[in-house]
Amino acid sequence: MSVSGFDGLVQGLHQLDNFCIAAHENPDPDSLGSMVALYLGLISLGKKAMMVCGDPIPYDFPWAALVAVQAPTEVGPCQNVVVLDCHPNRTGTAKPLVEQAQTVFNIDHHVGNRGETTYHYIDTAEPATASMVHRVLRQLDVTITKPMADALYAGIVGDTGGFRYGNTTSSVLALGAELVALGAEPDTTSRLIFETKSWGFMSLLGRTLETMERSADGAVVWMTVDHDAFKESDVDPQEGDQFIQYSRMVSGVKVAILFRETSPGTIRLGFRSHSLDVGSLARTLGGGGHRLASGAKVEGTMDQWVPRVVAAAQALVDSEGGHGIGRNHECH
Ligand SMILES: [Mn+2]
Repeated sequence: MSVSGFDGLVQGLHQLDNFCIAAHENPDPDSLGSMVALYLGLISLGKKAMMVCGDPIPYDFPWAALVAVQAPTEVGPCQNVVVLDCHPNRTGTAKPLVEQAQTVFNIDHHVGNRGETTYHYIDTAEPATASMVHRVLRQLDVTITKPMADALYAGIVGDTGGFRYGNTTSSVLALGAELVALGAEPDTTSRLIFETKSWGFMSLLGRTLETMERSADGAVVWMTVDHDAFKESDVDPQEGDQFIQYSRMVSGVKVAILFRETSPGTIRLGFRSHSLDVGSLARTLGGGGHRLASGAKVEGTMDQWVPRVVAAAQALVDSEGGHGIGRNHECH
């Protein structure tokens, strides 16, 4: 049986009991906040629920400390699993729990999730999974408490970049206002998500900024972080993906690139743009992603890959910018 859409999923949550709620691997504020809010909501309805996440939680949210998130390996088989903010394939070590479950619910807003579980509510137009969970909780007649409001607020702040990205719609701003009225704390939330970094992270950021280079026309800006730098600073290479925002800040940039050697000989490429289709650029390198934010993984050295990838980015700038020599003369 497969039931798609909001109404079917709400009905399933209403009828069943004993839920195991799973966030995605390397949890971000949206998956974490969605998980905690749904957990608290189901508990408030007298249902049994627990939360699992395959990776440690990298944020020190006070509301997250109020509830226990378990490692998937610690829990036995779950009858009903709810997967939040990802396709079930991205649940990491919780994946066996999903595969063994009788009923799987999926709430997600990621492009490419076609909704293959028993109950699925997928909407790629939603700014965050947290805004979808909020809708589900309302429909279940859950009274939104302060910890739920905090958790949902963190989710939407995380996925809208603090209400700065293009997905910052009037309805998500209205939801933010509603959650603050219910007790969510904007200052604490933003500080914990965006402004709390380890000493190692800040020193590695300094080193990484020193590597910044740009093309002659200033349209391509890139930085590199090699594996030794991650090790010496004691920074998780995963966390280092945030550095790309600094390449994107440079005035005149059209393609921002970050090269991260996440393990010896493996380089992760991150691409960002304000206007050009860097998703297609990533796909030519075996990767994928969105139009303005994408990535790929390649094997080799920085010396091999940096010139090649920068040239490909420059070609994208030249073709889409209309300055390609002899190439655009037929365009009017
Ligand atoms: Mn999300």
